[in-house]
Amino acid sequence: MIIKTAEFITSAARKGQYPPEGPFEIAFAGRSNVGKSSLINALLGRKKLVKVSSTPGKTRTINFFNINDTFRIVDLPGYGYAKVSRGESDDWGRMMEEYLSSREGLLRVIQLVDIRHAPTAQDKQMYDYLRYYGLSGTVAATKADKLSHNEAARALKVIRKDLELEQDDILIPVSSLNGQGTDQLLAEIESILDGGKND
Ligand SMILES: Nc1nc2c(ncn2[C@@H]2O[C@H](COP(=O)(O)OP(=O)(O)O)[C@@H](O)[C@H]2O)c(=O)[nH]1
Ligand SMILES: [Mg+2]
Repeated sequence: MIIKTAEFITSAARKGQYPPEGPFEIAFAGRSNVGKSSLINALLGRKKLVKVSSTPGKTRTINFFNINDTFRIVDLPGYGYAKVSRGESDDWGRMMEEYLSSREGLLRVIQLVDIRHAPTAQDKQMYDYLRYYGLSGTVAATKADKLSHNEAARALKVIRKDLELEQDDILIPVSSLNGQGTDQLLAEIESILDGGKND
């Protein structure tokens, strides 16, 4: 897929602030600091479309991007940042639930996990949640540049096992630093969009 245009649409903390339904959406979820913003920028070939945060845990909204005037990429708020208050994590849960449970155009949520660490309890919960809503099936293991080929192969096995991925769930090692896996992930996004809403 060729990214011709990518532009920020809006930030939303609740449903009334979402852009109107219409184009299909592909969202990205993951622990705060997993490399989500960097990966979205790398995929779209835009260095600064999504802010790479120097303050982890800062993105507390759902951010929508218009791609090629044909679909949307959605940056979901990160989880697992230790310093957020109870009230803030309640907000996070409510925000995610509201979006994931009712968004008509949402086709898939790409789950990000850090390739260097076994999935956390929250990563597993997140993926279970996506499975429950029929939004699972694609996982990207970020920061692949940090591991050797052999280390990466071992790590991918652990991720597959811990998240209980099915045979045809796709797990792609990616790096926004050297571009590894980004073409494959874009191709996967294209195929998800081609499949459309078939259930
Ligand atoms: N080595 C390496 N570092 C990365 C990669 N992606 C992100 N980072 C770093 O990880 C930190 C968090 O990145 P960011 O994209 O803001 O993560 P987010 O909180 O998930 O949006 C930043 O310091 C990035 O420079 C990657 O592919 N490789
Ligand atoms: Mg971010």
